[in-house]
Amino acid sequence: HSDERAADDGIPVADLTKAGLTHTPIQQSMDLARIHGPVFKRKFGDRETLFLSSLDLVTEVADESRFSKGVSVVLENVREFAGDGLFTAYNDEPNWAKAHEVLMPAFALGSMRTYHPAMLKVARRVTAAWDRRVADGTPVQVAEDMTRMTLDTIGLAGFGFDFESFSRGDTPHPFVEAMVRCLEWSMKKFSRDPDGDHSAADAAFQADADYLASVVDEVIAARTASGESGDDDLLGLMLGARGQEGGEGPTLDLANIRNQVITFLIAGHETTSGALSFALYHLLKDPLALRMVQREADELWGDQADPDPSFEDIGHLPFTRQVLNEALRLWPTAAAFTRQAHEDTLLGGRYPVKAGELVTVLTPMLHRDPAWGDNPELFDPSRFSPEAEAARSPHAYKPFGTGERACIGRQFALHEATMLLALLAHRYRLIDHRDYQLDIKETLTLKPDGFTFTLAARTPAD
Ligand code: MNH
Repeated sequence: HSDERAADDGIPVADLTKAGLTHTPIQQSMDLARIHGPVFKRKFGDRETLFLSSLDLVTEVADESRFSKGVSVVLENVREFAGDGLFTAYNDEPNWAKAHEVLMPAFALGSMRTYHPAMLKVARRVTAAWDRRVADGTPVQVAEDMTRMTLDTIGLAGFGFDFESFSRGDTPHPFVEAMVRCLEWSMKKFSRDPDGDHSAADAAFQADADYLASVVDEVIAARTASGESGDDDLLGLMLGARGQEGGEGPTLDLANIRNQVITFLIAGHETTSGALSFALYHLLKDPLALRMVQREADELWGDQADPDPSFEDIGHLPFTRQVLNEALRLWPTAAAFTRQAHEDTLLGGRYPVKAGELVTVLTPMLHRDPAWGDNPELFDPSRFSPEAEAARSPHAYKPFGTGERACIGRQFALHEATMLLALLAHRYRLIDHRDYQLDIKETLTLKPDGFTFTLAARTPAD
C-alpha cells in the first residue's frame, strides 16, 4: 500500500519509504502501474524513480537523438563487480566502443554457426538428465535445469570453460553461487537502511567479487598457456585484440577483458534461462501451442529417437521462435531498462524531464499496452506472425532493450533457446503433476519459482 500525491508536474507519486520495497520490486511496480497508469514516480527515501510503460512515451525515450542508455542505481552497484564491461559501461567510456567493435562480429547471426556444436552438446546434457526423470518418475526442477544449461552453454561457447553443471547434484559451481550473491547484494543495496551498519555484507560481497575475478584470471591464464588462440570464441577474439598496438582495430586491456568475461557469464545465462522457463510454463498450460511446436519439430526430425539438429534447422522453427517471443512479451526476464535525457525535455508534451535525468522503462507493462489488443494477459504466439509484427510499432516490444546499447546476445539466446525448446517438445510429454501456479522470483531477473513438471517419453509424430 502506498501514499499517493500528485506532484506539481501532475505525475502520481507512490511513496514506499514507510511500506518498503518488497523482494519483488518489478511485480510491485507492475501493480503500481496498474493503479496509477503508465507514468508514475516511485519514491523510496530521498530517491525518486520515474517509471514509463506506454507505447507513446517509450517511443519517445527510445529516440537516440533525445535519450541514451542510463546506468541506473542498481547497475552502478553491478559495476562494483562487472566494472566497465559492456553491460555496465557508461556511454562515453572509451572501453565500451572498443569492446563493442571487437565483439559485434562474434554476435552476428552467421556466428551462431560457430557456437551451434557447443549449444547442441549442452542441450544433450539436458535430455540425458531428463531421460533419467522419465525413467524414475521424479519431477524436473525447470528453472534450475535451464540455468545449468545456459551457464554451461555460455561457458563452453564463449570461453571454452566447462562448468559441468549437470554433474554437480544440487550444489552449483562455486562461481555461480558467488555470482548470485553479488547480484543479490547489488539489488538489496538499493533498498537498505542508510543509517544501518552494512560492513559485514559489504566485506562478504568484496570477497565474492574477488573470487569471481580470480576464477576468470585462471580461465584467461589457461587459454594463454595452452598456446591455442581460440580465434573464434569470445575470449579468443578479445585476447587477439590485445597487444597489437599499431595494428588494425582497437585493443582491450586485461582488466577490461576480465570485466567482459564476468559480464557475459552473468548477462549470458540468467535471462535466457528465465526465458526458457517461462516458455515451458506456457507450453505446459497451453496444449495447443505445445502441439504446434511438436508438429514443427516432427517435420524436421520425424520419428528419429536422437535427432541431430543442424544449424539450418533452427531457422526452420518459426513457431517455436514465436513461442519464445510471446513468453518474453509477458515475462521479459530483464524487466526494466533505464534511459537518460540528453537535454531538458517534455515527455508527451507535458511531463518535464531534466538533462541527465534517468527514466525507467517497465517492460512487462509496455508489453501489456493497449497496442497489444484487449486481452494482453492471454498467451498467444500468433501475435508474432510476420503479418502481425509488420502491423505493430517496433517500440511496442523491447525485451532486449533499445538502440545502440540493446542486447548484443539476442541471436545467441534465441538460437540456443529455440533449439532446446524444439528438442524437448519433440522428445517428451509434459505433465502438470501439481497444477503449478505461476510464482515469480526476482533476482535481478525474473524466473518462475518452484516450477516443476513430470515427464513421459513421447513417440514423435503421435
Ligand atoms: Mn542481454 C544488454 C536482455 C541474453 C549479453 N540484454 C541487454 C539489455 C537487455 C537484455 C534488456 C539492455 C539493458 C539496458 O539497456 O540497460 N539479454 C536480454 C534477454 C536475454 C539476453 C531478455 C535472453 C533471453 N544477453 C543475452 C546473452 C548474452 C547477453 C545470451 C551474451 C551471450 N546483453 C548482453 C550484453 C549487453 C546486454 C553484453 C550489454 C550490451 C551493451 O550495452 O553494449
